[in-house]
Amino acid sequence: MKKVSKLDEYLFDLNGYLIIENALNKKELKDLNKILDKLKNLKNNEWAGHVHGHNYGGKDGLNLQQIYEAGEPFEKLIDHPSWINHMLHFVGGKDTFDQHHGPLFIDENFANIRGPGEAIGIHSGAYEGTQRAHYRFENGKFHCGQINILLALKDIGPGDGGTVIIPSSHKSNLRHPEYDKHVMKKDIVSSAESMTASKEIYLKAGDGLLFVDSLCHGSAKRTKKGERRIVVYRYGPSWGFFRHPYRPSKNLLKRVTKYQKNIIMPHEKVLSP
Ligand SMILES: O=C(O)CCC(=O)C(=O)O
Ligand SMILES: [Fe+2]
Repeated sequence: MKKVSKLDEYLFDLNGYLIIENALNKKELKDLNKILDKLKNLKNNEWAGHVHGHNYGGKDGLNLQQIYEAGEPFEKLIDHPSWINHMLHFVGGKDTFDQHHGPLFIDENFANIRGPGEAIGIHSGAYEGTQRAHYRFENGKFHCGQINILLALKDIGPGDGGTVIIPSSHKSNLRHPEYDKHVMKKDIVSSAESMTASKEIYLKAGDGLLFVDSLCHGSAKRTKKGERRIVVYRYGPSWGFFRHPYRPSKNLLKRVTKYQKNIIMPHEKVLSP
């Protein structure tokens, strides 16, 4: 299991994100991509088993929601050794009420496939003050509302439509003055690459971008042919709730380990009269 180093702590606090290189090995990448090869033609609002085709209404590509239902390679990502310690550490709450019902809670998980001309506009930023996405460090500990792992399943370089972040904006008090020009709008491809102080993140297939969701972020527009493939799992405290009206299937809850079950559906037994 990867440990959280002193440098990880320092850089995460400073910038609001970390890059975990080689978070996935070649075999894992191959298995995950093979599953996506089959799912990538799913249409918006169509189901493939318990995986749902979804889109925010703009040119932001296809989301495959509930991707942890797509088979063992995706189940493994729930508590993957390359980032689970980071999630436990940055969401925090050890020995407190925040871990009363389990170690963590995944409120959304999806793969995203994006083609030429597609992107996601800028969103988030500490100035919004949301509880769900907040960054907080107090009494020598991290207490973050939501930490994302965004995994590249193919290399993401210039022209591929990389994730764009505004480093340190998890502590910003003000909305970026160029925000409105880059925010997502219906029928317009909004992207974030030309914003002042932004940074486009390039990743090798298998690398993970870990960031607190209050970091202001979006993506660059894909200009190359082909597709960008990423997977995102979002972790928060055990008392959180699902972002979308999806729930893990009975079969998935039966298949996963007890530890994983606690992360995707806290409360081992529901009390009833
Ligand atoms: O598509 C991207 O690069 C950004 C995804 C995103 O906004 C998120 O994971 O919260
Ligand atoms: Fe986002």
